[in-house]
Order: sequence, then structure tokens, then C-alpha cells
Amino acid sequence: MNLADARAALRSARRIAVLTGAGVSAESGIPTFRDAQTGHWARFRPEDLASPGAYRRDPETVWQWYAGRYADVTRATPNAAHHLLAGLEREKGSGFFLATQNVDGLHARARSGSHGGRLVELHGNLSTARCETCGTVAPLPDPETFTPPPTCPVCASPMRPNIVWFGEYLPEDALEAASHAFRGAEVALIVGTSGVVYPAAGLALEAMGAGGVVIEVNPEATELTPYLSHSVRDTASRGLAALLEPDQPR
Ligand code: BV8
Ligand code: ZN
Repeated sequence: MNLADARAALRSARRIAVLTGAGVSAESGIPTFRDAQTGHWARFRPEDLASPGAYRRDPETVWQWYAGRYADVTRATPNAAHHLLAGLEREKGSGFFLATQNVDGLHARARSGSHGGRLVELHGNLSTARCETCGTVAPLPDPETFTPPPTCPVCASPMRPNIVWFGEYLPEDALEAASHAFRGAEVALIVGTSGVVYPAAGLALEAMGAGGVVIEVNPEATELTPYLSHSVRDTASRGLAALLEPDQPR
């Protein structure tokens, strides 16, 4: 399959499923998950902070890390890649499904999920917290005024970041809906993910297994590349533009 075929498949598809990872937010200035942690965080590995064990051992440090990332993403803005995906949803309507592994909320800020399609955040999001006792999910206060840990508005217990950590289950309904969408997709787009984290990465293979066309957009080859129909070796914004923008008049 070449770029022209991939463009044609996207144009004619009625059902499209998209999986995004940290690479789609790289052009918004948000470091990808496996980038070297900057500054103060250089001495931590993300996997060592994003786990129930780390939170049990040292909730203050884990909350500090998340509060810092929450402030960063609140300052960031969606980039062309987020907007191109929102445009694709406007075109395909209810046939469009976007599953993101990102916790930065930028797809929602680009209004994905509000043009007739569906957006699910498979790994939670930085802007909310979840009560450890009653499970209430509540939005965090403005980053300027936020000092962790937040307390539950219902039962006053401490709240944890509303994030799916390694070794934790993804939200059942979101994963079920995503699996259904990828199995039923005529075309799946895999944008800006290294494809190493499961079960999210498995969605691409489910689409392939069900006979869908699966197209990756990533400046580098990934663990998924060998299994996919086509790879656009470019950044999310340039690669999506190459796939989605109307034919330039000759
Ligand atoms: C689960 C929230 C069932 C945290 C995240 C052994 C023991 C225990 C578990 C496992 C195990 N082996 C496998 C597992 C399962 C494990 C897993 O997959 N581990 C991996 C590391 C091997 N998965 C889990 O634990 C999941 N739960 O399986 O539950 C269970 C229950 C109990 C016991 C066992 C199993 C939970 C996974 C969710 C973890 N939480 N995030 C937080 O963010 O703080 S995952 C984390 O990685 C982020 O969410 C991130 O989204 C995700 C994937 O990373 P990517 O998004 O792909 O980012 P990455 O940096 O890797 O890559 C960036 C890509 O972008 C690169 O390819 C780069 O080339 C590209 N790029 C760069 N610039 C651009 C670009 N692309 C486009 N444009 C650009 N400009
Ligand atoms: Zn509570």
C-alpha cells in the first residue's frame, strides 16, 4: 500500500478508529512518555512514578510529579495534529472513534468527541482526581491554586491522580468500546505511539485481524510497524496532513 492508496482508503471509509500516543502532543511541547525526564525529574523513570507501588510508598512525590504535569498541559495548546483529527471526525460523524493513551486532555480541548464521533481516554487524565475511598472523580482546581493532595468533595478522604498506572486495569467500558470500534473499523490510524503498552497497542492488531487497513504516522518505526498496512514516516501534523488534506490542484 502506498500513500495514494492510504489516502483513498481514508476518503472512502465510513468507519474509522484512531489510536494516539504521546507523539501527537509532542508538537504542543509536551515531552513524550519515554523522553528523558527534564530537570528535577531526570533522576526518576516514569515507570517508577506511574505505579500504585510508587504512590503507596511516596504519595507526595507522585502527586508533585502529576501536579507539575497538570500545570504543563494546562499551559499547552492543541497542535495541528489534534485539529486535523477533529476535522476528520467532523467529516465522518458517528463513524469516527478516537482512543487516546494520552492523559493531557488536548484532544478534548481540540473538541474531539463533540462532532458526532466518540473520544475515550484509555489511561485517564491529569485534570481530575479519584477518591481512594468512595471512587468519586472530581476536577482539580486551577494549577495556580492547586496544592496536592486534593480531598474528596463527598467523603473528605485523600484523592489519587485519576490515571491508569502500570499494573492497573483500564476503564472497562472505554476499553470495550475501543475494542469494538477497532474490530469494526475499515481504516485504523495509529498516531504517535511506540506501540509498547498493552492493552492499548493491541487495538491496532485487532483492527488488522478483522481485515481493516491500519496506517501508522510516526517519525520512527515502532513495534507495530511490521504488522501494519502502511507507515507514514513523519510527524503527526505533517503525516496527518499528507493523509487527510484534499488533493492539491495540479
Ligand atoms: C494492564 C498513564 C492488566 C501514566 C500509562 C508485566 C507486568 C505488569 C504489566 C505488564 C507486564 N508486561 C506487560 C504489561 C502490561 C503493561 C504494559 O504494557 N507494559 C509495557 C511497558 C510492557 N500494561 C499495563 O500495566 C496496563 N494495565 O495491563 O492491566 C494487568 C493488571 C495487573 C497485572 C498485569 C496486567 C496499564 C497501562 C497504562 C499505564 N499508564 N500512562 C502516566 O501517563 O503518568 S502508559 C504510558 O505509556 C502513557 O500513557 C503513554 O501514552 C503510554 C504509551 O507510550 P506512548 O504514548 O507510545 O509514548 P512513548 O513515549 O512510548 O512513544 C512516543 C512515540 O511518539 C514514539 O514512537 C515517537 O517516535 C513518537 N513521536 C515523537 N515525536 C512525534 C512522534 N509521533 C508523531 N509526531 C511527533 N512529532
Ligand atoms: Zn470520597
